[in-house]
Amino acid sequence: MENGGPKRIREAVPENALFLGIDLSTQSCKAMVVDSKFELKYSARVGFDEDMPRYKTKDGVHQAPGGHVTSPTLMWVEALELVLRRLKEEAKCPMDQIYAIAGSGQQHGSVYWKEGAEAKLKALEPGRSLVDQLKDAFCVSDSPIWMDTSSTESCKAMETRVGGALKLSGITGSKAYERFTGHLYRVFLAKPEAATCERLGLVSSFSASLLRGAYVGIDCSDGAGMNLMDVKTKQWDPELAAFVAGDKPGGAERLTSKLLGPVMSSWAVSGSVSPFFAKTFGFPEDCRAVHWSGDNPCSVVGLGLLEEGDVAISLGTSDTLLAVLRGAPASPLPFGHLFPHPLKDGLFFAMLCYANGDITRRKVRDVCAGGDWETFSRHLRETEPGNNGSVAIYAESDEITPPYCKGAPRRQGGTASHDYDGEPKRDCRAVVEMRALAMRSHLGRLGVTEIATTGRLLLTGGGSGNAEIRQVFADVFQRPCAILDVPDSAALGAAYRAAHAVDLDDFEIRFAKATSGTVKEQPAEKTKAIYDTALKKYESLEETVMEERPRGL
Ligand code: XUL
Repeated sequence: MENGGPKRIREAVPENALFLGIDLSTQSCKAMVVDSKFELKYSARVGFDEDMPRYKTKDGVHQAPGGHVTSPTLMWVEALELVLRRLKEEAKCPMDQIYAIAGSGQQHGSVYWKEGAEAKLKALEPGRSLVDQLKDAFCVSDSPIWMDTSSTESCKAMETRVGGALKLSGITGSKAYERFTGHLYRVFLAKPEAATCERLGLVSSFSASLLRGAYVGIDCSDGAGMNLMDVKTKQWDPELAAFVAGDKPGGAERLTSKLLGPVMSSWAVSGSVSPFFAKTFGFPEDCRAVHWSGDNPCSVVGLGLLEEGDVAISLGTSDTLLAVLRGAPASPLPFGHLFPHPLKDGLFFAMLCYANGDITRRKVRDVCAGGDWETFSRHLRETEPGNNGSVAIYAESDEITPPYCKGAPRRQGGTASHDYDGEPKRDCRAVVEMRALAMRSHLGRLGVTEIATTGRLLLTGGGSGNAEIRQVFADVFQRPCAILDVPDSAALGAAYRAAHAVDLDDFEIRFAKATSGTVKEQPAEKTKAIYDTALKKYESLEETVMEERPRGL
């Protein structure tokens, strides 16, 4: 069955066309404009705490007891208006050249439009502020967002309902997570004010609706972050919809047809921007409004991940891996998330998050390299790939992928003692190899079994600045390792999506050029066999740690 929304349209895009990507994230709203060569031309930013203090947010959110974390919906409305004003007036962007707009919203955040809201969207008057015109448009003034952890009960009940966590992962692409929007909606739908709800949205579809001046549906890529959509068919799952609607008679039907509407193709144009936006900001009247998507899907595009096997690894506070897959994996994911690719129908991407990133590497650096990154790097240079047969797991924090508890270093092979045992050089290498081997192993379990040398391997984040760390990743993955400096990959990815949706000529060539990054390290061929062996050792060690220190999730 077709997803909702028109197909991509074919037209001649003028060479002077500009493409706008907007990222409405947790702490800020950013606008980035690229030209048809995908060079960044204009940008603007609004920080929620500093630019809109009247909403009294800290880091863009309000925290309340019981794990409730929300952001004021009207703050987002105001931010969108302000960022466009700054783009026009301060960055002096020629708004009449903006040919298409797409956006990125923090994933999972929820919006609750009240009866009559769409009529207000359709009748927005230039000359009056958006906030003034939409102040009564929402049933809930504070939108629960991705940091909310209040819906544990719903998560457990949903997994039980479908026959277990793995079953749910097989349907939706993820096990139950508190932040996933189906759970946030379920809590709302049990309240009396739900009776006055006209439409439910994500941050992405809500922002797209503002720009379009009418309701725009949720796109399939962001929609996979809700525990509500069948990730393979890209349709709402009726059983999960009934559950989210509280099993009320007719609830599933009301939820899917009226409150959510059909799932949209991420890569499609929804129509033109509303007359309000065209008149207020000077966009062309037919400026194309492309479906918005989530920040992680948009980052996949911003990082240039367009082909099966492409991998981007961010080494930061936590480590994250994004990898493009052809089709959904044969068996459900025991960890991580699966999303439809936001630009190419038929492709998917997996997202894996690792809690033991920088903090754990820093701990090893402090214990084994005197707190000095240069010494840490020297230790890597002075040890052999494969660490003479020793692999180890370090966990300063409880791990997510896979879920095991924190604990002392655990080693296998070499002199297999545990904890830090007086071989500092070995520990420095091992903490880096641990992450690269874990990622390669987990990718294998998701179906990226062949280490395809043609797929990209991109490193981003703080750790990617270290040449010795990059060399380990190049060797473990047997791919050249590139870096790409894109601090705002979600906003940029949205701008690229806008150009793609209107079929900019030679999109793929322009895109490949803009996102190629700089290849830094080549894999040493002689390390292939070494890391094939190390991988097996790592997998056996991970199994042991899972048995010894399971987190029981
Ligand atoms: C992803 C997640 C966050 C949000 C906010 O599942 O919760 O990355 O998208 O950035």
